[in-house]
Amino acid sequence: MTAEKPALTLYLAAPRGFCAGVDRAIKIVEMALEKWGAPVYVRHEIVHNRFVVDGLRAKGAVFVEELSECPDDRPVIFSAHGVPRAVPAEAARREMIYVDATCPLVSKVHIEAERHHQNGLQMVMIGHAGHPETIGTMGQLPPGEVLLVETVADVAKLQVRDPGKLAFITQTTLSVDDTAEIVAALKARFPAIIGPHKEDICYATTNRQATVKVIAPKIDALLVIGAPNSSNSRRLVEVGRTAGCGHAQLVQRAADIDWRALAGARAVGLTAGASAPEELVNEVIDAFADRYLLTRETVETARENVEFKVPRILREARA
Ligand code: 0CM
Ligand code: SF4
Repeated sequence: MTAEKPALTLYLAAPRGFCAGVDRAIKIVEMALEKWGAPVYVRHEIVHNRFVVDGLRAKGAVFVEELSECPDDRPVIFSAHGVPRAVPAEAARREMIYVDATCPLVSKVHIEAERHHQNGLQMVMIGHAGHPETIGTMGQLPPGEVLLVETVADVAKLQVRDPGKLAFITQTTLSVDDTAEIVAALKARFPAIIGPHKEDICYATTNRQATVKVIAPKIDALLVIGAPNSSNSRRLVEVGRTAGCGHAQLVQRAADIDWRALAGARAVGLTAGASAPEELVNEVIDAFADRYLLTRETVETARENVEFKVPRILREARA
């Protein structure tokens, strides 16, 4: 006789997983492959998820880190995270076909930065050093025009040109709460600084974090499906920990789950970063159903109906 399975409630976050920018970026690669055939080059992972990248690679996409790795005569797509200005400029100089899959909500921040720069303001960007979005956004303006801060402590160290001529922008996938503290520190040190109403964190990041906070008091452990290089996914783990989840783990798929750490848990929360496919969520749910007598509860805190159009070049008739 097999031992009876223990009972467990799985709280499923809604919204979770793909956002409109990720949906659009993946669609852009698929449509480019249809329009121009393989190979189509993609500069950087189109979104930060190995399974998405592997799936597109199987269809003929070639992923590279730099434009210099692409031939002149094949189309190239820029990832959802955005690129410095020098990248499309170089593609144009080489007369390449290129399609920009930068999320429109990242492009919005690029435009903000440019507008402030035109008005003679120096920029402070709140973001993570080395993240492609931060590199892309800082690369919209000449060197030295955008100063990066990652923490409240960095604000105290800032050396600005003129404290009366400053504006701030942010990465779109930051922790809402940590960013609020950094913005408060900026405003305290530079009362004249101007910026967005709150920050530039996107709706998808905001909603996924808010849902984790609602689930946290109900659960013993939180699992976040996402990649180690996915900023928004990693922030969900941090939000879970800060909200009191004893165990919060980032997993790429079911095989990564630390079942021992879940021993004794009666309630587990499950969410997925904006770049994690729903198939992986289903794989994790199935793995729980194999081990537990499972009750599923969806915790919905928002409905998302955002959709972004693909660029015109892909809506035109086939080449
Ligand atoms: O910016 P982040 O690392 O969270 O990227 P991602 O590919 O995981 O998520 C979607 C986006 C953007 C921009
Ligand atoms: Fe756009 Fe936000 Fe999705 Fe990034 S996480 S692609 S900024 S909607």
